[in-house]
Parts: sequence; structure tokens; C-alpha cells
Amino acid sequence: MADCIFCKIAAKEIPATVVYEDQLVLAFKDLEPQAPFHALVIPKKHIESVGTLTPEDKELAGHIMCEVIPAIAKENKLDNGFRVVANTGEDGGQTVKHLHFHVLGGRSMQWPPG
Ligand code: DGP
Repeated sequence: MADCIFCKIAAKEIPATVVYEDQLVLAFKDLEPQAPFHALVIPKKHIESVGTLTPEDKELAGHIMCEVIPAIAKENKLDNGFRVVANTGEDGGQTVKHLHFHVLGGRSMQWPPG
């Protein structure tokens, strides 16, 4: 999508520190890290949010959850635990309208989040 910053990162038009990449998915360090390890996992194709996922995205979403995020956690030694967050829509606090999963680790997380 023309004006989407994460599409531009996926297309390598904007630089990012990549921590994982395959044909379907890119993961890169968050610009404003909220934990010692903070990466964003995005599909390369533009999907707005968890709220706009459809059954057609089942394989992609399963790939992200069942393969990509566990691989990132293992590679970055988040053995003591980590948090996965998908802010969704206005009330969910989503600021970038391209589906992304925050993966945060390296410190103890609190609950509830702010
Ligand atoms: P959210 O609030 O869930 O939509 O999170 C968007 C995140 O994206 C936020 O933590 C900051 C990060 N971010 C925004 N622009 C950029 C960028 O250009 N590069 C990188 N690496 N991260 C960005």
C-alpha cells in the first residue's frame, strides 16, 4: 500500500534492523523499544490489523504464531518468557495500520498494561 510505512520497510525502501525474514514475513526491531528485546513481526502483504484477518489468512497467521515467533524467541534466547501484543484499531492503541505483532522480552512484564 502506497502510504504504509511497514509496506515500505517490507519493500526495503525504509531501513530497519531485521531479526527474521522469509517469503511471507519480516521481523525487525521496534524504533521505540519498550523492553531490552522488542521486535515487530509483520506479514509482507498489507493487512490492516487482526480485526481484518479472514479465513484466507489462516495459513499466514498460523505461520507467524506457530513458526516465526517461536523461532525469534529461541534465536534471541527469550527462554524465561516474552510477551506478544497485537494492538488492534483505535481503542486497541494501534498507530500503524499494518498488522504487526510486538514481541517483547528481556525483562519482567507487568499486568495490566497501560
Ligand atoms: P502500534 O502502536 O501497536 O501500532 O505500534 C507501532 C510501533 O511501530 C511502535 O512501537 C513504533 C514502531 N514504529 C513506527 N514507525 C517505525 C519505523 O519506521 N521503524 C520501526 N522500526 N519501527 C517503527
